[in-house]
Amino acid sequence: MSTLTLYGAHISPYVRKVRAALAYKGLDYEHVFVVPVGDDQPEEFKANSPLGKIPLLRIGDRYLSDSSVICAWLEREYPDRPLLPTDNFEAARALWFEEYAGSVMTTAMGGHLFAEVVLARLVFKRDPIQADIDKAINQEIPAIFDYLESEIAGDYLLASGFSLADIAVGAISVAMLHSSHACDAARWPKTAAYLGRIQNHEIFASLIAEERAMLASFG
Ligand SMILES: N[C@@H](CCC(=O)N[C@@H](CS)C(=O)NCC(=O)O)C(=O)O
Repeated sequence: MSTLTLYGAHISPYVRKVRAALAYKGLDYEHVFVVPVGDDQPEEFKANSPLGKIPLLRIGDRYLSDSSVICAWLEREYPDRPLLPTDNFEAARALWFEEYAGSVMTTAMGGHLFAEVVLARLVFKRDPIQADIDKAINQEIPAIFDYLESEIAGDYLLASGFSLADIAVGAISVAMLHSSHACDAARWPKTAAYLGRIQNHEIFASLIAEERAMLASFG
């Protein structure tokens, strides 16, 4: 088995997704902390991340970029604890939720909420853009919760059980948690219970604890 090295910052939802998938599959890896903004990245990262984005995974002496690509590789390379259901349509639905989490949800919960509520002062050293926070809280996130409420099938997003869909949606939902924004259980009971269940899943619980300690150390 090749040695795995993950390059990226813990608070990136894309890095968190890969870390959760690695943990689910029980894989050991080295984690190299890389912030993709500025010029401080290790030369190895600059040379092997074509878009300069995190995450980047080194597999022995080869490299893969993009969280979805990395998860697809992990699934094929380590099929023992699968993250995709055997039914082709359900597997495609898991990929759809991965796409939804990485686009619409990341814009709202990552770009408009977490970046402004947490990162603006802590990292960017500027005032938050209130209009972005308001848009996320009043428009974007309610629309996401409406959608999830209509899709959750029992304990997880897919009726077949825990899958990549939950890893991807769970990963970005942590940005909301770090921003102290909760899902209103009176309005979205299934979604509130679902997000609580995923965030308390042992995989996410340990990542969340680690990230909270890291964010506190910034303050
Ligand atoms: N589609 C990519 C997106 C990765 C991405 O946008 N990562 C952000 C951090 S959360 C990044 O590296 N941004 C730096 C940049 O865009 O230059 C994935 O799934 O890995």
